[in-house]
Amino acid sequence: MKLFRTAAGCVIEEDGQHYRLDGHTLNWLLAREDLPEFLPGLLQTIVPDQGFHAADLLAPIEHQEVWAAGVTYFRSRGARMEESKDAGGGNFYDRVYSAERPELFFKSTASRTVGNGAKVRIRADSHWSVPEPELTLVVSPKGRIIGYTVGNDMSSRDIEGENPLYLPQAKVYNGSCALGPCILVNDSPLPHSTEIELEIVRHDRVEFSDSVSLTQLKRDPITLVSYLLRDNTFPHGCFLMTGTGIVPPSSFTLASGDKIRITIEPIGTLENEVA
Ligand code: DO4
Ligand code: MG
Repeated sequence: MKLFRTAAGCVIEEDGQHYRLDGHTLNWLLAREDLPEFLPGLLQTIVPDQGFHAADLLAPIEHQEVWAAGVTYFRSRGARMEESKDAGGGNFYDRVYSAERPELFFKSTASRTVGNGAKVRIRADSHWSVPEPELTLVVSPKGRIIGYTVGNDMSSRDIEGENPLYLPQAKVYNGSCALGPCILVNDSPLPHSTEIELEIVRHDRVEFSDSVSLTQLKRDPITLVSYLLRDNTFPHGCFLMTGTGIVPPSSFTLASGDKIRITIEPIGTLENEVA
């Protein structure tokens, strides 16, 4: 089942019907270890509501932090090595790709995160920006994967490439993260055949498109979560982006007005325009 956050509260979509969860905040829901088992029982007690409008969607995040894994696909390893070779950073990316400990970094808070239909941003001091379409895990306080959403880890590749120590500036800024359109509440792993699709539309024509399947993801989501929770507590749960396997060619940079569409079925499509 799909969990949406709207201005009027949380809404569940099940079999084409929508159910308003009056009185249950997203913080309260995502702190439940048993969310995948709890929601079906709750729906038995609620009547469907006809007042759901996709235009009312908000990012499915409240007090949760967003973290991200990096260099989890071979394609990402190669792109980072190339962009940072002048800075001598290439070796780091190669080493982290094959190391036992994954790269995990702090990505965003709710205030910097936008939902479906809202605008993502590129930094004013960057001249090379890309979207990173990433399967995003929804993690309970005790580290159970209770759902999935679609994520966009907007990145300034020139800043990241100049020096790996600039990573936080390349990754964390206003409008640098998009999540949505919903949380697919489900504790079963998504099939390896699951596709992540990216389409960037400029002036009504497709400027770039590509896809990658989860077979290319080098790290197991459960292992990524176990590293994130080492000596770290998340009382409201958290989000963990699993890295990008799609990198546009080096000649490509996002521009204002571009529309970024990221689709991961069975979650849905996250669409954002660049401000
Ligand atoms: O190491 C830099 C960032 C990597 C990243 O965001 C990714 O691989 O998706
Ligand atoms: Mg990324």
